[in-house]
Amino acid sequence: MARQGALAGVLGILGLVLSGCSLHTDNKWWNQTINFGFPTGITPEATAMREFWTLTVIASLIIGVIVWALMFYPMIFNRKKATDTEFPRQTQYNVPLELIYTILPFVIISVLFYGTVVTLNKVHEIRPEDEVGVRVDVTAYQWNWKFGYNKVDVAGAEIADGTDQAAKDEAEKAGTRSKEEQEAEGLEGPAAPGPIHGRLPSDKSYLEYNNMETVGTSEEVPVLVLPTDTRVEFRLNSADVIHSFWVPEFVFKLDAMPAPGHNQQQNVFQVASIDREGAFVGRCAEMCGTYHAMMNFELRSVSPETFAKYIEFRQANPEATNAEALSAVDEAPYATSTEPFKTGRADTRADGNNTISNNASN
Ligand SMILES: [Cu+2]
Repeated sequence: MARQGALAGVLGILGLVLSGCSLHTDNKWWNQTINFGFPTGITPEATAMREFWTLTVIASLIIGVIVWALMFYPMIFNRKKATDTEFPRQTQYNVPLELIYTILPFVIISVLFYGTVVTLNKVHEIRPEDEVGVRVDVTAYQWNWKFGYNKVDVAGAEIADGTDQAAKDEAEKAGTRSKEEQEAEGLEGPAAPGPIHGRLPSDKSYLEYNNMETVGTSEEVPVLVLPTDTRVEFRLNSADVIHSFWVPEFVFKLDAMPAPGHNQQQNVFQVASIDREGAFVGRCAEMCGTYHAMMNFELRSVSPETFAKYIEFRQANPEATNAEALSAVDEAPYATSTEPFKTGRADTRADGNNTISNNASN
């Protein structure tokens, strides 16, 4: 009776502790009960990582139990007795046994490696253009974010090519010195090339510019609106130093680097879908200078229908603010997951730190 009572007690406590870890909203029982501390994600990629984590921990526990049994059994039951006068039977050089414990770890490693590769491939998967519902250009800069809609094909709303060609041409021009400018400085001869691959340090032509952009300011956290149930592609760039785009609920982050092409960086990632509506905080996850900690944004995921209305409103009202567009579709106009920091940083930057060109110096 005592043993059964103890067993029931242990099982009860285990059940409580394990279910206490659960924060899950999807309906698979193993996700609702055993995530072993892995955070809850809102994308299929995050779910895949968590499932692999759960399987890994369970496999480790099974191996752990076997190893503990092999350790503690002889410690307890094979102790030297007073009547023992000789060594017990020695069993080293047992070839079948040695083969088993050589091969078994390889099998375990192979299984874990296979699972890692499969999960990693899913997380890093880039599907072709026509499967992407929304492409967002993310530009990180000291110390805020700019989001541009490069492509939208969701619930009737459409942006086929959101590139702001005029801004791109402008950036292209700013990166080179014309003959006239050189002559104005009193220099002769053909226009001298800039020091960085022939371009000037002021060259920002590698950045993406879009007709529909959301830019954060010191007073306003930028809200990136995205639809649920849609494949989204993120293209990351930095206008100055290295930053990192991190939405904790994606359980994923990727560095935003200046000139990713020249730096051989894969600056694109996709999520197969965002599975839940809501407001999720986003952060810069790469120490990027004085106000790094204030580099927050908000991911606002809404239904595809609401998203389509939001895009159509912004197309029809190009002068309207993002807050006005959010209000127009009955969404909270400002970030709800985080708020602007009171830093007085506007004092340190005369222009208020809300345009990229003014913050691009490094
Ligand atoms: Cu940063």
